[in-house]
Amino acid sequence: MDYFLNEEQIMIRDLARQIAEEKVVPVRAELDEKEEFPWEIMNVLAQSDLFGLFIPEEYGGLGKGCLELCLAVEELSRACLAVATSYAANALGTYPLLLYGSEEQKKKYLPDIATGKRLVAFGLTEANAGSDAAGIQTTAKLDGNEYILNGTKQWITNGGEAEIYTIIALTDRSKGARGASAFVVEKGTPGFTFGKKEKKMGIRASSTRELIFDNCRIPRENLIGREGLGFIIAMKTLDNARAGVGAQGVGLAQGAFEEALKFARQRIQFGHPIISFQAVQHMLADMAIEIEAARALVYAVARYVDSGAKDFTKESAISKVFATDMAMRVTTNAVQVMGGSGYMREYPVEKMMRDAKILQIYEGTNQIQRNVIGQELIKEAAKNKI
Ligand code: COS
Repeated sequence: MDYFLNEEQIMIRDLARQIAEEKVVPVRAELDEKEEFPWEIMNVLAQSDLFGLFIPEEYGGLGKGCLELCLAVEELSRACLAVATSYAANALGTYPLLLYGSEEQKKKYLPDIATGKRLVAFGLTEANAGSDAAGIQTTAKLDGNEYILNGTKQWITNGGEAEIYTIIALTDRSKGARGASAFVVEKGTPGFTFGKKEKKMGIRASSTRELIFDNCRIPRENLIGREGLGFIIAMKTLDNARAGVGAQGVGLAQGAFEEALKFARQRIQFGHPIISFQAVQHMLADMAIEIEAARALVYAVARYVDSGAKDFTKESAISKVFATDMAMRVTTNAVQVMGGSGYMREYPVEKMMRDAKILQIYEGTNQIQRNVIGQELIKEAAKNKI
């Protein structure tokens, strides 16, 4: 379908597709097997300027928006979700600086992020604060001109590999969510170390690690925004990133669908290619319907974000839920169409199905997304006196 992308958007999509096909597809199984961070691919993405897509031109980026980022993420996800996750988590970690950073902070960090010289990670989650993001325990205590950070962040994507970390910590425990603040912390700061590297079901080439802060002193100017704004910064960051998670779902599902389609044309049973059987055709048709619907939604939401809309909490959550639940169904059915072959590591769909599961979990579970959408519906109904 023609989504009326402009020339630049088509160029970005095609560039990401080319990198995905030439550099990612040949190594994805090995990276998954070895659980190895895809540094070589990250370097190719950096050389191709793809890290600067969403960074304003004045800070060395290309000044594009959510839609362009979604196009790149979709193409990478079509080849390997672990690579796409490492790339997209970099944007997630950058949003606090982009949305709320001071001019000095932007000048200091964004140019290196735009060139891909330094990778970023976002640190919100803790052992007892996953869905309940306001339940974080990590503290940041002001001491003269420094904040002292103490606590442990868990399951942080790009943990250990990233150079720059945007961290949410409590500056005032007694205020709960309103006592949270956001900080930028650099790798190598004394008192900041990395804990265990997780072994995961899917996206195994991406890094998921603990961040440990033990009396870690950072300069006062590393506070992002102002004290007490941390929870809002985290929520706005997630609002901005969630269409991108939707794009991950669309790309991953597209990749699995193409594998299933190719297989169904080649696999002969009962004397015919299995695609000639209506049962298989209907499964493929359902995949095509769902992928196209999700893509249309994700692009529409991305365009809405780029339109300068102030509030897109509901729309981002809707795109994330719809596209990622879809990706779980489509990858599962791709395995089903391919039968025993689909279940074997020789084909990429078993990995795609394993990878898909995380999309329903990270950046807010799909149950939490439905809560968010529900809360927004209540607000809208009250406002419109329904
Ligand atoms: N944009 C702006 N402000 C927001 C917001 C948003 N999207 N969501 C919440 N807020 C504000 C609220 O308006 C409220 O402000 P006031 O204190 O001024 O009233 C404040 O933040 C607290 O909001 P709320 O009461 O809704 O917080 P809850 O503790 O009930 O939690 C959810 C809300 C569940 C939505 C939140 O905890 C969440 O998103 N959890 C999932 C976290 C997540 O995605 N984790 C993934 C790991 S990070 S990759």
